[in-house]
Amino acid sequence: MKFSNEFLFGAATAAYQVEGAWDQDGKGITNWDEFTKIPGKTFEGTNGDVAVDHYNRYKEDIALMAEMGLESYRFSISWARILPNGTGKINQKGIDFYNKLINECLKHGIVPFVTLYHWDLPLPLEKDGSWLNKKTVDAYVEYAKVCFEAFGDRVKHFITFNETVVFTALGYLTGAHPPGITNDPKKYFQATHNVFYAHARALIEYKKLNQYGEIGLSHVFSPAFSIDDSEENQFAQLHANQFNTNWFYDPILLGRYPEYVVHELEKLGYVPEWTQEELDTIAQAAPLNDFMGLNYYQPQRVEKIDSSFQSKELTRENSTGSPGNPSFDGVYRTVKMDDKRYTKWDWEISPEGFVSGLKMLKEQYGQIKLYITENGLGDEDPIIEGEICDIPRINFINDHLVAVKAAIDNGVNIKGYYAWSAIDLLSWLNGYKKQYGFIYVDHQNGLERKKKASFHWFKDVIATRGEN
Ligand code: BGP
Repeated sequence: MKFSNEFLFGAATAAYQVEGAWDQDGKGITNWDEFTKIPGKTFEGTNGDVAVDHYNRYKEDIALMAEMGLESYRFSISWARILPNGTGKINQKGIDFYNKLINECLKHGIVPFVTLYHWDLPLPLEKDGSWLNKKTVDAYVEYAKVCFEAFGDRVKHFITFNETVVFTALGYLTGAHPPGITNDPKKYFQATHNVFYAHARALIEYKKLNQYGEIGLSHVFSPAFSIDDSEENQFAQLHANQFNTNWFYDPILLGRYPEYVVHELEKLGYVPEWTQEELDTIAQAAPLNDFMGLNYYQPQRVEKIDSSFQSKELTRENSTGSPGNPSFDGVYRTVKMDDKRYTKWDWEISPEGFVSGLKMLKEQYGQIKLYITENGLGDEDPIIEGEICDIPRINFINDHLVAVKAAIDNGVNIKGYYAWSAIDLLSWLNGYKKQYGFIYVDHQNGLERKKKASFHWFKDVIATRGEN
């Protein structure tokens, strides 16, 4: 495989997972600062108070990324550093921090790719109804404008939201994310609509500023495949893709909700409360999307179920990604298959699913501009004679890069690839045990950074454009 010189090789992180410094320099408290303090909510009580202290060690981290040859760094801004109460008074020290981070990237020739919302919501907004309250939409637009005005002269790639489905589904269906509500599809669909509306308004504001950069949104990309050719399981595939892909992609790319899902929601009584003005805004904003970000970890294997199906009890460990759980409407469930490969956390390893899914996406939406904004392997990396030998990660990323190249050769318009993650960080549900980084962080030894085998390998991939 050989990638063009324009293709961006990057890696990603998110503020809550790396920064730490949870109350430093005037930062406000967020939903996650609070949620992780509730007993039993996180893995062994881990939280992001210190995380890997990227806030104080960003120079060292960016220098390592530069040494790796990283061409772009995707990170998120913590809303509560900029607007500690979510709205109103700006915290200049928060602006200063991100200016320093952005300038440090630019100094090393690294393109900053900035996510505005990677799940950490200022606590006053969380308490006032979170994403169910339309005031949160107004506050988000205010926050987005502050960021465009402060950083848009140097940041030319903005992502409005990271993975709408995750923070809404885990917030209102499984309860694994704040606000920790379980089994409430009505709220789940309302929150998704409010986020699409916020995204649309932010896009319109961004374009008014004429900053000549790109803006888009990053979605989970988890295409559903039927476990066999039977009619009922084929139906399960269609249904799952309508709910998990089309419901999220259509409003962004086509400016309207998929009729099939709206019809199903009407039957169930879960149609969100929306106004014509909101729907018009979503339609108006659709052509303003410059790209779509895809976060791919695994596909879903689905089978049809009937009402007698007993769901697996949802726990923190199995509520994301793991097979066995029914859809919220009890139509299908995800299945672990004997002939597939899985990670220690039961996430399927499937570069083939990536290629097939990208083909499906192109058939439905045409040649939209895409960035793979996350892809990576969560593992417990072995340390052998002091070296971090993360060979499975090298194989995983290599196989997925081959898949990306195959998709490009098939006409899919992919402009960059961001490994998750640049550096080891806090996993939302698995603490520090599940590692993803090219850079190891030694929690027993003052958070010392060490280069993993994958660091050297990725450096070589970038230097040779993947040819070796
Ligand atoms: C994505 C999130 C990331 C990251 C990743 C790995 O959904 O955008 O923030 O957490 O998943 O997830 P996990 O840490 O649960 O394995």
